[in-house]
Amino acid sequence: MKVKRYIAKDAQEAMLKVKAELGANAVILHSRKIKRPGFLGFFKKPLIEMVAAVEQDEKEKEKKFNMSKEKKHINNQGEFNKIDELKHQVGNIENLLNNFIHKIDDVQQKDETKRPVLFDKYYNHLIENNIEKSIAEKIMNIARKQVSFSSENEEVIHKAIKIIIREYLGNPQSINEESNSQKNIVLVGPTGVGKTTTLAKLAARFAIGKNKSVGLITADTYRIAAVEQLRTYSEILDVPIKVIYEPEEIQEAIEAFKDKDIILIDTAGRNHRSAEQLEEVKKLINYIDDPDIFLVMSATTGYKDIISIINSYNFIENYHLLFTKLDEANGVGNILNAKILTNKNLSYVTTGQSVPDDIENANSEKIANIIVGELYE
Ligand SMILES: Nc1nc2c(ncn2[C@@H]2O[C@H](COP(=O)(O)OP(=O)(O)OP(=O)(O)O)[C@@H](O)[C@H]2O)c(=O)[nH]1
Ligand SMILES: [Mg+2]
Repeated sequence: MKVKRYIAKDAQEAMLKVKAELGANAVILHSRKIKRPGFLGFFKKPLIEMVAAVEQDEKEKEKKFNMSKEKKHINNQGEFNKIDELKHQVGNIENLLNNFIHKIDDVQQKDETKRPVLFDKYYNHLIENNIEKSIAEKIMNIARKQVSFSSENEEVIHKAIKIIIREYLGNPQSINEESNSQKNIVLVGPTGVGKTTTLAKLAARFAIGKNKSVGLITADTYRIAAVEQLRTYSEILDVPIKVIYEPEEIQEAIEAFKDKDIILIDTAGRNHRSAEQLEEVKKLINYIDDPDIFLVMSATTGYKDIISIINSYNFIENYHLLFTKLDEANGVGNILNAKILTNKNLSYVTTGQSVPDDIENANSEKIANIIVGELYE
């Protein structure tokens, strides 16, 4: 199957481009509006992105097959670099995924009963790593479409699965440290996942590591200990703190920190099953101009609860995913599950209780490596 992405000024022009290049049999896999690049682009009419596919004809397939045979032949003579062959085999996957990662439901296993041994080995491994069943199946089916599942091909299979996972995880986005405008960072999430600890880690990272001016605000006045917890960090890091008791007070607190580069706002852990408690989070966020919101979840949380948390916070249009307690989790598959469920960017991961050290920028390659791990050496 040949897959291509087209950008056009409207749907009609996009269709014309598709038909002209891929022919009348082309199928539209996906189409959406995209913003024009640059600042001025914001004010212009959006462009249309269209991803289309067409089955390659038999002749072309044959040609490709012969080509890969030829390469194998050269390889036998020791002239063809093995890495190039790997790249050749898995290269298509990246293009394919970049374009229509969410449109692959139709790529289904044709005959479940004839699964190769390696298919089951990797599928089971993904499940053991907490990747949700249907997602594991999708990953394996894409891999199976791209590479041959014969035992001598395991190195390529292993690499292909890793690339597919990496592409699903996307490009994580940490806080833009170079930005000139003030950042209002808000950490929200269920109780006890590590919001306050993570906030302290971020504060240290910016105040000490990056020499930024930082202000802390806590809206968690439900427990006396919560304020004291953040106050202690504020003293150690020599960063000022403000405590707010009502959501509307946040505006005044932000105003008082108008000279700061970064304001880090801690919220009380909220029971995601309580609509009333979530309403308070909503109210607080609504008072903040242009907030950078981070939904903090623990990697040790089960998949069902992850779904439930994500659903509860779907009133927030834009947020980043931040996963804590990777050091305690049995598998990090839930990071992938959450990424696919929300399609929000990953940001940071935390790996222990130690402030400020146990935090790092999420790295898709690294997470994919942890998931697929040492199955093949
Ligand atoms: N193992 C491990 N423990 C962590 C990590 N991050 C935080 N913790 C611990 O988790 C516990 C709860 O951390 P807090 O930062 O108080 O969590 P919180 O989300 O602010 O909790 P509430 O404000 O009560 O909702 C503490 O014992 C932290 O030391 C991590 O990455 N790994
Ligand atoms: Mg807290």
